[in-house]
Amino acid sequence: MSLKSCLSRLGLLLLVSRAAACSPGSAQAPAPGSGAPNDSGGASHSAGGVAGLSSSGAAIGASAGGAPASSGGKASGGAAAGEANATAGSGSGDPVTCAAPGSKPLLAFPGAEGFGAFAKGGRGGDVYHVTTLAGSGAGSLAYGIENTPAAGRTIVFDVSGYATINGTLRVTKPLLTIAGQTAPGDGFALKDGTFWLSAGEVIIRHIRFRDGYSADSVDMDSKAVNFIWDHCDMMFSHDENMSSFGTPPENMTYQYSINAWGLETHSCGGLWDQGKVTAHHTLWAHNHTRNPKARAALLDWVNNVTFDWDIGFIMGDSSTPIRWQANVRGSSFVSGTAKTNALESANLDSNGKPNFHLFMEDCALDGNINGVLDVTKTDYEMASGDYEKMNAAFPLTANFQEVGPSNPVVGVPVTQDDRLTAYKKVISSVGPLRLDVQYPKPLRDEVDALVVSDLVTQKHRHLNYQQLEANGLGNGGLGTLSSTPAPTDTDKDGMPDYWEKAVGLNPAVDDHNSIVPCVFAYVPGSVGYTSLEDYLQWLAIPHGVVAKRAGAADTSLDVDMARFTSGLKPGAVYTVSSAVGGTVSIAADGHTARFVPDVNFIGRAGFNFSGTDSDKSTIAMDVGVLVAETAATN
Ligand SMILES: [Ca+2]
Ligand SMILES: [Ca+2]
Ligand SMILES: [Ca+2]
Ligand SMILES: [Ca+2]
Repeated sequence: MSLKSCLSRLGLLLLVSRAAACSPGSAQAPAPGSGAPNDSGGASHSAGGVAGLSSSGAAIGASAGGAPASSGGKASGGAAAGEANATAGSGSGDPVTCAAPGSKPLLAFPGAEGFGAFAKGGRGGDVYHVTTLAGSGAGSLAYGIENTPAAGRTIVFDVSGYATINGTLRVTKPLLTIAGQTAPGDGFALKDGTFWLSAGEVIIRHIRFRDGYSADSVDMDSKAVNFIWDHCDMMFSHDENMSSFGTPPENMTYQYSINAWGLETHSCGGLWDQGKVTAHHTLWAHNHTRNPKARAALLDWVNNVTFDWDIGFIMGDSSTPIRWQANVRGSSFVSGTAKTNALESANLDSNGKPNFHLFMEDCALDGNINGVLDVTKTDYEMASGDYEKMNAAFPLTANFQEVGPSNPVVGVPVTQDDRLTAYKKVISSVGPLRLDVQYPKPLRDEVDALVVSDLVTQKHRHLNYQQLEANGLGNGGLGTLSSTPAPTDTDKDGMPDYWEKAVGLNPAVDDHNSIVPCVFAYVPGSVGYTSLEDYLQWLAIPHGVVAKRAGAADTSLDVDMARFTSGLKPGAVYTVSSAVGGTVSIAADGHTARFVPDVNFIGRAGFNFSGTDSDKSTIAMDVGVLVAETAATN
């Protein structure tokens, strides 16, 4: 039976035991590469269901990340993604159901959405370890980027801290994944230069781009095609934080990221000369202007928060005849000084026709600086200038015409949250995060914590270079990013020994490109994701390691769900479900989930949780639990 029917039969809400009536009990996951059609461990939720921080609030285990395993990559409707994939059990548990290899286009990672969702990254290529914060030379990020082989590369980090660019670090070779979520400790950042993306099929996650010195923090050009930024931040530029000027990139996604504090006096979010581009669940804060300057064939702007601008979202601002288009949906504009407009500078062209074509829905301006989030204008009321108002959203196809057999959707449409829920997801999850549930420091570093705190308290705080240094964060205003020792990775294949031993890989042999079989995993099994991608995805959702429970020995992992849902109002009610490899319950405090592994189980485990506050905003997330012989990771 499906997990849902199993749960409803048992009538359990706060305690879910897959070892009881719904599964055959514990067993070690089959060795990857075995081709086993079903997980003998009886994993009870869809292999595609783990999407973590990018998941929609619609249903646990049924978020956008489930799309590749069940719907061919289109944004799926709510529960369909997870439940359609869970076949009826035989009475001995719910098997993992996997699509056939090669039958579905692969997302960059579960939770990737928008025009850049299918970026290939370094899948199938080699692995490079960043071992130094130096700006060049063996072991540096720059060296790894510059020497990416033709088959592609995944870059992992053995060190945290600020690396110095000293000029421009240019990405010219395609098929690259930069996996910032691997950085041990506080996280990885670049400073003192421009990171220039001039290659396609690139995935970049959990990296800070904090120029602090020269011109733009990030630039992109027309050689950048099919690429995605996830949980990054771009800050402290002297020109734009993130720009493409003159030569437009194509098929970009910018998601769960922060664009903030372009330094005064120029202080710009970005010039966005773009082809098809998606920005969703991002925060643009404390920029004087260009939030962004939108000049795109189509900008799909969904569930974003713009905060504390002087000049807001610029609609092209040109009288040279051209056609720019944007959907602006489910987004909040919270001013830091009193405002009556948030979108502006749309011009008629020299023939008297509008250059900018705008569709808006479910957007609000809070322009009254009363310190409380409220609504002073909605949708087109906050847009000024000469633009064409559209009656319907532009379709996300190559030519922006109606979707049909010969006119398919490009990328993955964003699963749109209601505006208030999106605002809370932004507060909870934007920027590079520390997702180890046992990490002893806050979820965000000092800089990202400050910008999110400013949004919550609606504090106007524009900075110039001197003020940056005086913001009280130390390290010239950049804050400190400390490293911890990297976990031992004997064969240097990007997956540490503790992980490989627990999931049945070989810690002495490079097997990072082995295909995840049809098992419960953090990426959908069997369809072509690699073992390395599975490990990287586990790192990109709330995760932890717990020791095997042998006999009477009691082990457990506590997860503070409130840590990952700080945007919800106090008093949010949490539920847990879909435990794999153990049981999960909620402590008396109401926000701590306790996972107890099944006796003798080793391998990939996890559960889902969801929090709902008094506004009926719901944030759902998946937690990855690795059950290993010991909890040690070194
Ligand atoms: Ca620039
Ligand atoms: Ca207000
Ligand atoms: Ca390894
Ligand atoms: Ca290995």
